[in-house]
Amino acid sequence: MTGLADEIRSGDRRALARAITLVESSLEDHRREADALLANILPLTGGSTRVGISGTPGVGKSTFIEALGSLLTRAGHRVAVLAVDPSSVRSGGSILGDKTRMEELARDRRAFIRPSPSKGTLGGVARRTREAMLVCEAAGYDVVIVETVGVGQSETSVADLVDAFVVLIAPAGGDELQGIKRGVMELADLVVVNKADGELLGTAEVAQADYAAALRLMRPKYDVWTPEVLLASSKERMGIAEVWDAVIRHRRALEESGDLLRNRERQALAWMWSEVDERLRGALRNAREVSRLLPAVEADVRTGACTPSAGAQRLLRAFDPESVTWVD
Ligand SMILES: Nc1nc2c(ncn2[C@@H]2O[C@H](COP(=O)(O)OP(=O)(O)O)[C@@H](O)[C@H]2O)c(=O)[nH]1
Ligand SMILES: [Mg+2]
Repeated sequence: MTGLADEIRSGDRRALARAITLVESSLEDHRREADALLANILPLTGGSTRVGISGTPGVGKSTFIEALGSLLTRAGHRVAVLAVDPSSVRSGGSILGDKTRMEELARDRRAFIRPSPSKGTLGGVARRTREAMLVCEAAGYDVVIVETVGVGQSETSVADLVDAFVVLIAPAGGDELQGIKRGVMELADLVVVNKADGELLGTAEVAQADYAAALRLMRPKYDVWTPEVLLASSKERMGIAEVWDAVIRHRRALEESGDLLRNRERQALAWMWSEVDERLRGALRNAREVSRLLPAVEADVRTGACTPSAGAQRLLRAFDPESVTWVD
């Protein structure tokens, strides 16, 4: 794996793409190689500004990332764009399949765009994205942007990947305001009212005030940072630099207070446990005794012949961890 690690380090884009394919693979051999690669590059990771961009489909995430990414590469940054899209797991599609929205960035030598892995559970997809992020950092990308759709628990997973979590919203107030899940707002370090242009500008300003008021009622994530609500137009490329400025101020505040480090430590532990959960669950399901028992237990739980908790007990009792070869 040293060869591939060297190629990644030297900025070889194809090596980077190959490495990400490797970390995304669930084949046992690949998993082993991926773990070796990650161990090898670990000292080179952690140096990027990690930004999550979330929002409902159509709110303008891809267009925004195109505008922000282009601004950053022009300023000399190297920008990696990754995606976590749980819907692609079902549809086989991908939110970054719409690379057309990122035409400029897709051609940009200082940018690297990678669509969401389309196989696995949300936990699995997010975990692989975390590893892809580490690979990008080793390749010298100093800004990593993770795009996610507001579906299921994907925001929570992405918030656990990044330093700054940005929620994009549409320029509408009232009912629309209620539509944004409270949990998502609680994760936000920055809220950006996008499409603040043309006829929508007035509505966007009202929405900005509404969201600022709503945020004031929530318990802040950090003592040193109050979430800001900003206006932007990706189409007219207005307000984009201000968003980046806020990301940088957020980062400085968290660095100084020690929250950045604490956050990353907490995230690393959360990922370790999610890894344990996933692998343990996979091993349990694949264990011979358990899979033999499974149809009967599931039938009993379905019909109410046994309680879900008693069903879980039966499966766990049948599980022999000694029979598992743990991939390491
Ligand atoms: N007026 C206006 N339209 C925008 C803006 N940003 C995106 N759009 C449009 O909104 C639609 C959805 O954009 P897209 O970036 O694909 O949204 P995503 O699904 O959140 O990634 C497209 O038709 C864009 O042209 C903006 O700043 N202003
Ligand atoms: Mg998109």
